[in-house]
Amino acid sequence: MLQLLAPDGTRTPHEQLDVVLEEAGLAAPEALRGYYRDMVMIRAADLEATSLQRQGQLGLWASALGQEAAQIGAGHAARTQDYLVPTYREHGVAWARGIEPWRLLELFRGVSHGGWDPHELRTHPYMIVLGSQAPHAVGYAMGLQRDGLVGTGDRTADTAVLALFGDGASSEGEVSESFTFAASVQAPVVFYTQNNQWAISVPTAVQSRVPLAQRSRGWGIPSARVDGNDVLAVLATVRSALDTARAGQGPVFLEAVTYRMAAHTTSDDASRYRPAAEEEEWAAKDPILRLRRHLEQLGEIDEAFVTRCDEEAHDLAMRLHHHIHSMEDPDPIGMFDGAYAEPHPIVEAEKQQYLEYISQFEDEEPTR
Ligand SMILES: Cc1ncc(C[n+]2csc(CCOP(=O)(O)OP(=O)(O)O)c2C)c(N)n1
Repeated sequence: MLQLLAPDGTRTPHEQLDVVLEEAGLAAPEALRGYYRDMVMIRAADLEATSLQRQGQLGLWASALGQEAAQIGAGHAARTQDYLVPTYREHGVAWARGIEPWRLLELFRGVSHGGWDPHELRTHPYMIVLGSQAPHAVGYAMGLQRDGLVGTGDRTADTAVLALFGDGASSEGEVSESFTFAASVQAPVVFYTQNNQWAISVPTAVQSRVPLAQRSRGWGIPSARVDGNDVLAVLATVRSALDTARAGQGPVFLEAVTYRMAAHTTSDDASRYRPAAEEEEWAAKDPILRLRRHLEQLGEIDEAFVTRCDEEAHDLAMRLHHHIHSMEDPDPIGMFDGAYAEPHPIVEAEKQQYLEYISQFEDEEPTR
């Protein structure tokens, strides 16, 4: 398993991955402090979202606690033009792509038609259908090939797609079918599974007799296993895989080994199926603590910085807390506007039909 930071923060050199990090200044102290702040911020937003669900302000919340390094690392590994296709638990990835956390809360409150503009943020809306990220990503990647945006050598134009899904989703037929298409056409796609050890109550060991990363090899898709609680290893591994895909050298499959520290969602009670000793074992590998220890070893972090991050994180949580009450219901017509990038006659006809339909209720008082 690829690892650059041991749980105690010690840095292990790695010939290829260090080149990837050094070339782009991704392991410079300022950058490391940035990832630390990112992880602290998104964890605070996540904890606040769980509280808001408990207070009845969200219908549901799927926490990404413990997966911050796997997500912040992957999110920052992508170039601006790359297209990301996330699941429903990708809060750190969303943060790294510049999606405001309140937009995630809107989804879980049920007052959004889908979140954000995928073209503007180069990040697909969250999708709950397990495994669907893989065929969507491959289809998009095949489109990139047809648009001549792969393997040209132009660093600002060449584009890759990052498909994100869980260990449970990796057992879905859609993922296997996507491997087939991606391998056949050498699509510029990186399949990235966060193995957080559990698919609700089913452990990964029951899903697969071999490490997940090995699964793509029968398709001729190269793969690697990376320590998902090590932000630097994730960053370098995902960046290197995306570089391969962008250069036209075909797909890559990555397994990030991490842990879902919270329950599956706020509707779940993990203590019914998960041993407490396992949770404690993984708490010792906490990705935020790991990076902090590394920064301490480098002498590149001080108490003032840690306090400032904690204060900013607290402010973010408070802003989310206040903002949730002012979230308005979306305009029902908005869902038609977000269906296609360009106007479409069938959607336009359906929109007109729906406008006529809802106009009959205009005089009625809304009921809740
Ligand atoms: C096609 C499909 N089947 C079943 C479900 C119900 N479901 C939602 S989440 C989940 C477990 C997913 O586990 P995993 O892929 O490991 O991702 P994680 O939730 O751990 O991030 C299941 C079975 C679904 N959303 N979609």
